[in-house]
Amino acid sequence: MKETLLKMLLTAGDDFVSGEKISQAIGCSRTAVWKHIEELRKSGYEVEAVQRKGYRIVKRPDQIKPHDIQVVLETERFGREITYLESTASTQTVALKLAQEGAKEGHIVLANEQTSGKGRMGRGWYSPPGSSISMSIIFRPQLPPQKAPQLTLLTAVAIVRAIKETTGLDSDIKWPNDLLIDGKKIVGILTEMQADQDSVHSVIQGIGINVNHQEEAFAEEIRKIATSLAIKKGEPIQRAPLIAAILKNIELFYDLYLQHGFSRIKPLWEAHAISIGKRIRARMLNDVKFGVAKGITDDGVLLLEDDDGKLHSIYSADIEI
Ligand code: BT5
Repeated sequence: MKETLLKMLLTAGDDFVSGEKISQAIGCSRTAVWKHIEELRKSGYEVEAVQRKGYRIVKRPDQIKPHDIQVVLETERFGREITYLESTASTQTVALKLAQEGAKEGHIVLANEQTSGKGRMGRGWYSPPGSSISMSIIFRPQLPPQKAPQLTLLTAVAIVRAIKETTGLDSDIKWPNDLLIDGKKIVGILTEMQADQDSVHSVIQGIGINVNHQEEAFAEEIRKIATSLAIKKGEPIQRAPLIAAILKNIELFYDLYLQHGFSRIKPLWEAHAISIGKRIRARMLNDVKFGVAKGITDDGVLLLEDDDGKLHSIYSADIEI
């Protein structure tokens, strides 16, 4: 009931929805509608009530509990099952356990805070309470393991689209897993795969987004390389609609990918990639290579041409432009 009411008010935007319309839609009395509105107010929504006009939401709380997402969600599979945690060490660990217990594709884990967020190669990811998006998504693609990195690129494109749709901001992709605005990191993606030699069992994809962080929230060393959507937009950003938009775009691109392969995603990725055609330094675990980033292969591998004209395939690295 609360969900129908919330959906009606949210889709009406700035328009009022009459008490009569609500009572008909929910099938309850006008007094019961009033009680539901009071409940909404208690959970942080600011609802304006005007006689003979009805109700409208003036301000919604920036909460990301399952029902906050589900009232604005437009997908069929992704985000239909949500495990929400107020605080956890890492959503990746929780999602991996759920996947091992048989959770379905599209199941997501969301946390309002991570106390030990994971980056790649044993690094950390800073996700303070209230202002971040920390989300892990379970995929179960029927793919050979070497194709799994394509999912990182697919998700990067989906997030670029979702950020543009919900905030109007343009972001760039830095191969393989960073989204930047004006050269500073706004999103990190961590793709972890469970597979045997021939096939993938599940892929847990972690997405970390700096949404409402203020400059001073970042530690000194991260401040130089990181920013947030709110800093760039100059106003607070609602997380729930952004999460819903990300899931919608992921489902859209994932279905396109499963039907037609990576060839449909690659040009979209290239359109937003900043490193291609530029001189870069690729830092790998035990090696560093300099050269020009020539592009990506159909498997999502980065091709780097060194100063002797030799082409190298880079599977995993940190890129400096
Ligand atoms: C990443 O690693 O960029 C992947 C981050 C994935 C985080 C998500 S949150 C949900 C899910 N659960 C998890 O536990 N993890 C995933 P990498 O490319 O290795 O970047 C890590 C580096 O970025 C760190 O060494 C810092 O220098 C920097 N960093 C840490 N926190 C940051 C932040 N909030 N914003 C920008 N940069 C950050």
